[in-house]
Amino acid sequence: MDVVFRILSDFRFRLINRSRLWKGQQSGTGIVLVLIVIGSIGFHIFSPWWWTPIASNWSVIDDMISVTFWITGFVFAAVILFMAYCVFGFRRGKRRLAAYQSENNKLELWLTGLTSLSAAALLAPGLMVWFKFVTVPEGTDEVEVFAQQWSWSYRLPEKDGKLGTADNRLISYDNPLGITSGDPNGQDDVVIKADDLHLALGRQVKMLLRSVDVLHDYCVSEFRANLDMVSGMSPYFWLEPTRIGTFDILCADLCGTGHGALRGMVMIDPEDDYQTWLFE
Ligand SMILES: [Cu+2]
Repeated sequence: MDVVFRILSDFRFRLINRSRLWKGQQSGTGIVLVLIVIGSIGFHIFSPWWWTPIASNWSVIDDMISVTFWITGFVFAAVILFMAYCVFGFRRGKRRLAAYQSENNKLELWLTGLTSLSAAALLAPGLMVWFKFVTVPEGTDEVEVFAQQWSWSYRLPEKDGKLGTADNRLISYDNPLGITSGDPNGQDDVVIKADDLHLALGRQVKMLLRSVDVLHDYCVSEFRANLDMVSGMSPYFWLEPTRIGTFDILCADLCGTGHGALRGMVMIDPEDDYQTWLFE
């Protein structure tokens, strides 16, 4: 078998040798590869495209993105530079043949180990952050977000701090959000049929997400938080607004022809302004 590969390699070498390759072609390719690495790192450092200033407690999500950049960036640079080294270091020379190696257990063990370690380093911190993201602290306010083709609605508890239940099977012409009418917790709930929502600065809030029709995704970039809204399920996360301002709410799942129009605003108000809005 080895002999066959040697003959094939030799044949390939002769073919390459006879072709009219520009002599500096391989060196040129090596230089281009190195420039790609330098350009990519420079673009990452000096690019004006960066995340918007954060407005919630989830700065740890920014840290996760940075970790992902570091790990994937390191692997990207290592692979491309290794390629450049191979292209340049083993460029066409006087009767240079590639050595055929059927397998190399030691090398495969190293590569499998390093790949597994990198994948774990990428995933494990994210899972820990995810656990915090969905572990709602005691005494957190609740806000229910309803998504439909193509508008947002909200429900907030007023005095008792508790929301009534909702069920998509109850959706009808008179009850478009499927709110359970007999629920004692729901009697004083405020339903807001508008795309805009107000939240109080520094007050932790659990965002309970419901879709009354297809898949949607409630996304506010400044919160570093978004989650799929699946019809019939009640996914949630929590956050604490940390900055007064007005931020865009986007739908981050293609939900039909009006997907681009499924937008809204979330206003972070000082406590007094928030109370005024809630009770007006
Ligand atoms: Cu959408």
